[in-house]
Amino acid sequence: MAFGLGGALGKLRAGLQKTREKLSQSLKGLFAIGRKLDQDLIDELEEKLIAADMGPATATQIIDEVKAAYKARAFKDPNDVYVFLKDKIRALLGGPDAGGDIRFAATPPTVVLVVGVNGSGKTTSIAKLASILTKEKKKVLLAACDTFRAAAVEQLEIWSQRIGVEIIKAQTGADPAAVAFDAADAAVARKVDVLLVDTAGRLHTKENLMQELGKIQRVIKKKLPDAPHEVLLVLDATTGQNAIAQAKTFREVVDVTGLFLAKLDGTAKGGVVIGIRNEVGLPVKFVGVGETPDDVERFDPDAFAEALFE
Ligand SMILES: Nc1nc2c(ncn2[C@@H]2O[C@H](COP(=O)(O)OP(=O)(O)OP(=O)(O)O)[C@@H](O)[C@H]2O)c(=O)[nH]1
Ligand SMILES: [Mg+2]
Repeated sequence: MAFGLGGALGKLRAGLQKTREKLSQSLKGLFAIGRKLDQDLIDELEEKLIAADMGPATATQIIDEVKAAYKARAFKDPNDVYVFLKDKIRALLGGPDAGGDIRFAATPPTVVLVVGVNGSGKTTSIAKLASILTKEKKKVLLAACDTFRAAAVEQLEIWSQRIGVEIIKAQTGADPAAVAFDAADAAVARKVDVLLVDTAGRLHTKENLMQELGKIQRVIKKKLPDAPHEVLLVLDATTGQNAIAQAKTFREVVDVTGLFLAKLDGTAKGGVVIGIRNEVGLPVKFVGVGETPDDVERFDPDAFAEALFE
């Protein structure tokens, strides 16, 4: 692998390539050799950050700190500003609940509810999680609670066969909450380690569909009071700023505990991770970097900041 970076970091680097190119293109003039540290540079940086995908609120917050440090004469040269920026972003992405693991139940089964808007990558991301967990020798069960879209059950079933895990399903049109209840039941009976619950895509603006998610969560709780232990919101990285709005609305109906950022490989908008973390406070746990079950990375704030600014 290039630069001797193999495995995990290699995939994250590759997934972030477009984002990195855009960022470095944008910051190139600022931190070029020979560039002076002056108010112009700070003003220009402000413009670039506002135009970046982290969102205006987060950009303003960061630039305010840069300005304060500049006024306090904390920088000797443009490189100091660069380092400050990188450290700031690293710190923003960190925090106690940051990092790429799911919250496991004290006693199995652990239930992971997966939610998100249409086509964000939920079902594929479930295949990725199933693949990771199976490799860790955990017994995984899938629940096909997308009974809404035709062929959704089959799609999950194909993944279950390929990965070699069992699935609980019903016919299209069945009550998704009933499937969730059956699956929770089966997870206990079959002594499963992790139950991954797939749900139908829903626009965060559609009130009744959003309420249905709340119902699924309540029904799972009836069977397992501590569950779901993790509610992962799958966001499509290519949607950029709208992802922040989605995260805010989904949180109103279910207790979202973390994010799965899918399709990072296809976008230059990876900077949105910073805004989501800062504005919504939810940790990114995994990133999707392709369409196969292996195209997944556990999110590591340090590695992300490193790969972004490399
Ligand atoms: N490049 C890339 N494509 C992805 C990634 N994750 C998912 N996809 C693709 O995105 C499309 C939608 O993925 P699904 O997993 O079906 O999305 P979903 O959220 O389950 O969709 P609905 O159930 O219809 O709401 C598929 O073509 C996937 O192959 C990713 O990380 N990278
Ligand atoms: Mg799906």
